[in-house]
Amino acid sequence: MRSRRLVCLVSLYVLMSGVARSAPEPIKIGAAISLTSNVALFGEEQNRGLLVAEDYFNSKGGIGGTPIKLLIEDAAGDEASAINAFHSLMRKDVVGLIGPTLSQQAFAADPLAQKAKFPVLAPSNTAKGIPQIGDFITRVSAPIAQVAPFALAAALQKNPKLQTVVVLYAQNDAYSSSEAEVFQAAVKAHPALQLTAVQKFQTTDTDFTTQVTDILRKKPDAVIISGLASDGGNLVKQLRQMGYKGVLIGGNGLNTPNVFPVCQKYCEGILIAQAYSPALDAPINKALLDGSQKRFQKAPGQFTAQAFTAVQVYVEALQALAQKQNISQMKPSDLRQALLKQLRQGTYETPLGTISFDKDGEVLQKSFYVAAIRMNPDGKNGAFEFLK
Ligand code: 1QQ
Repeated sequence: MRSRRLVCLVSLYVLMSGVARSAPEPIKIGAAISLTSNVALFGEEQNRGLLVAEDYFNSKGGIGGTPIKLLIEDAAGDEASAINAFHSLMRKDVVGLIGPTLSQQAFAADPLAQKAKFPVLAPSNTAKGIPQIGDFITRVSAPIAQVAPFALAAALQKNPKLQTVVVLYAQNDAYSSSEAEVFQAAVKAHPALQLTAVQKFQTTDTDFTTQVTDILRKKPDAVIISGLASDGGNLVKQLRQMGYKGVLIGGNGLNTPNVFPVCQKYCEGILIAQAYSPALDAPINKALLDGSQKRFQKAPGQFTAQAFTAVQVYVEALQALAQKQNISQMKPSDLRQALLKQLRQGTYETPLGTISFDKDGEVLQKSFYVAAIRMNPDGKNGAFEFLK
């Protein structure tokens, strides 16, 4: 009886240690993105990219057999929420952070991660100065200075007679202000163009009568909008409703299908530069397209692709590190430091194309695109039509 009980205990032990060996503790990656507030128009797309990546890389064996686990926290739309989300994730001892959604939030939250020596991979911060926050800060989102001018060039190509331009931007948002500077400089640098006016608004504004009235008086050939999807989308709608017929160029803040319900049929024709093309012919892009379709029945947009890419960079850097040392034995702070170093050295075949990083942590990306919004006749849904 006694020996039988012993045999039982021993076999239970063997069984459990076997289970423990076949299911190692997952490696935790933290993501702080906007799941609530107006900024969730972007965060919702990012969330899909994160989840598709988690599924995909785990289906491929994770990090040498150890799965990854994404801890996703809501960074809402403001600085304080982003700070809280970063704090909460760092307490959970993640190997690195992804987020926050807005540059405006990153300037507030990233310094905390920098101080605590947690790597940050920004999936959507495009304002000038993000990687320069500190040496733990890296981004996969190309700087707006590099991306935005493509939209202006495309507008000129489509409308060679373009001359007068008005730039509008959300002055309380870091990305919007940064992008508006880039657009102004591009307009001024072009011999055929003339910057007629620069106007400001707030991301919290809902009534743009003042700005639109002034634009209707000035009659510019083109209007450029640097704002977020909610305010920027409403501005587009009010411009068209009050009779503006010229060319519309949108910034990165309008770069989401979630803007369609905001400006509805009036979104038609907005030109927006892109850091991702769904047409990229690469196996990893196919994985993203298939994964998005299967899990969400949706085609990925730029924010989804960039979030997927952030996870991919962490996964591949961890894999490379695991080739060299036993990462499960490392002290968490040492692992984070080594991970940062490793990820900065790598070259990655991503849905954004081949990317790597410069010494500051700025992404080096080769291809950019421009798309025009095409709305369906019902004005409810639409698509981004990529220009040749
Ligand atoms: C930034 C942006 C926004 C449009 C991301 C959603 O580019 O804040 O940097």
